[in-house]
Amino acid sequence: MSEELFKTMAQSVIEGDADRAGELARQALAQGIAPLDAINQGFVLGVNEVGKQYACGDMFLPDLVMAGEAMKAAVAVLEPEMQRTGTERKMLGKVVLGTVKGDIHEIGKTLVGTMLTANGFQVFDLGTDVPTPKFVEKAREVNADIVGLSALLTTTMTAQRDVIEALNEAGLRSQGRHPIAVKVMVGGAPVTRSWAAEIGAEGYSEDAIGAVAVAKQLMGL
Ligand code: B1M
Repeated sequence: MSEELFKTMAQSVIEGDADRAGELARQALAQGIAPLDAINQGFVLGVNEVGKQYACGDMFLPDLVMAGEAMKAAVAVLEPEMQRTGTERKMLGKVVLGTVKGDIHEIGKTLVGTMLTANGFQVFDLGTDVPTPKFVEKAREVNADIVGLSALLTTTMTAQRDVIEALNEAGLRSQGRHPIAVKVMVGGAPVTRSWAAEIGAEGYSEDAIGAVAVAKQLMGL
């Protein structure tokens, strides 16, 4: 019975149907299904599938955006219930995420945030056009494990380096001098692995699904 519901959940995300995803999340709760199971055995499978089909050219940008919205609608129903019942998802790590200063592209960054959240990371999404000091402040405030920097323009990629330098200057990236050592993951269409290496970022991913694997790797998981 739950198996069927899990499949329908995944399908609602694949179809990008946010209303249906929210309704199925409510139905799962009404049937006593654990919110965590609904996320991990249902909705996440859908968003992973869409990511795969997008990567091989079988799905397109609107499909990704709608899948992200559907996933968010489901999580919005399930997360308060998890808090109410005290069902804590195993938290894998804290990620401060944003699109760098001067850049207002948000779709890819938001997908990365959704995928990280769905897979157990606590994400602090600072939005777009985020001033460099804001990343440092937030990383310090929440004791971030990872700072994730998205940039879609060749002219704004350099702001990723600025953030890394600011984190270095704030002493947040050296374990010896500070209780936390923040790692940095970068991404966005013009960003490459060699750019990541050049600016000293520990992590790089070219897509949202890969970002989850990279974040886990940075956490030593
Ligand atoms: Co703009 N834009 N845009 N744009 N835009 C690009 C990026 C561009 C390549 C289009 C082109 O010319 N072919 C070009 C950049 C050229 C360059 O610098 N090399 C460009 C330009 C020039 C501009 C403006 C300057 C246009 C103008 O005003 N003259 C302007 C800049 C505004 C600004 O930021 N200051 C601008 C504006 C816009 C819109 C506002 C209209 C809109 C954004 C709407 C929004 O986000 N709400 C927009 C869009 C939609 C695009 C394109 C068409 C699509 C971007 C997108 O959402 N892709 C884009 C062309 C393209 O990329 N094909 C383009 C889908 C998204 C799922 O992918 O964001 O790459 P992406 O994210 C992926 C990966 O990159 C990765 O995972 C994501 C999911 O798989 N990823 C990460 C992203 N962040 C990551 C972080 C990680 C890890 C992985 O770790 C932290």
